[in-house]
Amino acid sequence: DFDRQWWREIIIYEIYVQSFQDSNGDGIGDLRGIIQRLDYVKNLGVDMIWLTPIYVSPLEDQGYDIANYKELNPMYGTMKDWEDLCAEVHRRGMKMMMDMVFNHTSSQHEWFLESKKNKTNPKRDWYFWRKGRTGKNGERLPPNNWESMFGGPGWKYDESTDEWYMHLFSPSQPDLNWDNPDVRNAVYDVIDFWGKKGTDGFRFDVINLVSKTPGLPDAPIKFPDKFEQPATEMYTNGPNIHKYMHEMNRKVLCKYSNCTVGEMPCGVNEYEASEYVAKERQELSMVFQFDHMNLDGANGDKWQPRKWELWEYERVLRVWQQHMLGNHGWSSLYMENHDQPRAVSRFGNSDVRFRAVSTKMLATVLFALRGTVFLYQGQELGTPHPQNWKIEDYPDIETQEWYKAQYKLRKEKEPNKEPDMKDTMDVIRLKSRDNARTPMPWDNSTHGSFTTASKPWIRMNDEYPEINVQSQEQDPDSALNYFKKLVHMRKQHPLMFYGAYVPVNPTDPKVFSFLRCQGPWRTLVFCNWTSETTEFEIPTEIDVDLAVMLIANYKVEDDPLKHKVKLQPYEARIYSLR
Ligand code: TEU
Ligand code: CA
Repeated sequence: DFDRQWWREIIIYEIYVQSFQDSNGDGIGDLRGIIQRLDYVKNLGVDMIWLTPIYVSPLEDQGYDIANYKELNPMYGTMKDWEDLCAEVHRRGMKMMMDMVFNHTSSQHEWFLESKKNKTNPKRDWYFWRKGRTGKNGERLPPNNWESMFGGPGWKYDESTDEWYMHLFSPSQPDLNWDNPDVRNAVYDVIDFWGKKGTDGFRFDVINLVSKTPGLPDAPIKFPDKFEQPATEMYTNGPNIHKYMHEMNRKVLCKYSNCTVGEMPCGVNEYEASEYVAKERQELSMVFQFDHMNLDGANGDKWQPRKWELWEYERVLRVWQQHMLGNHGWSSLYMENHDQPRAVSRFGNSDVRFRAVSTKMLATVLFALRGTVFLYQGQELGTPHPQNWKIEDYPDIETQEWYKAQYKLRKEKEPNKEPDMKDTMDVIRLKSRDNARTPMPWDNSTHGSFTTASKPWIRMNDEYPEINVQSQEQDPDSALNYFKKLVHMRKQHPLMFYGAYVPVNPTDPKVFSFLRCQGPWRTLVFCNWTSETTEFEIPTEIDVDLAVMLIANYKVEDDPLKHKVKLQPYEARIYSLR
């Protein structure tokens, strides 16, 4: 009942280009640098690399603000460098995925500069321009109350035409108006350009936000003490979204790739996701969902840390594992990316005693689920977040904006006091995107051989002298070598790709366990998600007589497997049952 597809059986590795490898000593990673490290990536067992945006950009949001879709930012290299990289990737039997940001452009993009000129410009309607409103005291107010995802109002006033433009992200990222067919055709033309050049897959940034509620009405008021309101329901999975995705697929994607992933923040449930990826709908092949990433934030706010329970995590995974199969589609699997910092610090345990084992435990879960595995550079090393950085060390716009807002709030309450920002910094050290954007540490020499510049563009992770590629390659027990074993294990057992997910003990507060089943084959996965030893009882209906261990993150003494298993802190194992 499953449909074999090459892109369902691969491992995709996200390269955050500016932090991977610098080849020319300017402190910024680049395309030539990636070429130098391709053997490392290939050796990990990776099948496809995903490059974060490398196009011309003022870098207000690290390249997710594109000023020219068909030219590269010279700091990353030339088009020739990209072609060489693409050829080198293909020569090694790997594939290339490009990141496409089409919900918005940079405010420096020629389309926007045109649009901004005057109200009659042919590109005026390529963005959302509206008249403002007047408040009770005659103050100028935006056209509606939508809040920006990076805080503050989602509109910016423009003097010269006395109108406002919409920006769901920063003011330097004006939203494109997909309801205008010229905009959509311009977008498809960009995809065509990169498809022709040999791109094998596409990642679409915040693609479920491109269809806005017609008329752009106010969002319901949740916080009466301020003007701007959370408004995700006004633009998430909007009324024309499937028309646009299907059109994009028919007009351009189908010519080049059936490996596409749509990033879908702000809420997409498993039913909505199916509508994007069900095969017969001809839209996308996978989505990035966020339910498992939202568990550690309260009220949908990533900046409000929340204690989560293991059963909640299991429930989220189970819902997606069980729904996205057969005709309903397919899941992407990930625990980290350039927005979602290190899993070991958020979902494992960054304490020196446990960081390696808990990194391996999380990886065991990731590689034992059904879906296409996405790894993020450095995940394979299990590096925890930096802990002693100051606010100046974080270049990320989202982090800076949130810090400023917190500072302002406190200053307003007590104008004569310098605010104490300690708790704000604690949250930043847990959730800032920069925690995962530190340069790849290749060895223990200066700046981990990431760059020969006196300073990399962002601070190195302080632990790079201990945690780096070279030291982990030499240590057979390292996280890196464990990841390699996992990749190998997964590729040896096709059941790992397509087998059904069956929960074993869904409410257990300590041990996470499930079966993968396909035809007569069964695989049992269990792991202790705590820092204490514990006992796990395998239900009697599961026959363990023929169990063969496939992988474990500790040396396992109790062979053969019995129904009662003693587990070390963060111990994880996978058994084949026949
Ligand atoms: O991310 C979309 C997104 O939802 C994030 O803004 C997310 O809310 C935030 O990072 C959580 O910390 C994409 C890109 O991956 C991100 O890097 C961009 O900043 C954003 O879109 C705007 O293009
Ligand atoms: Ca460089």
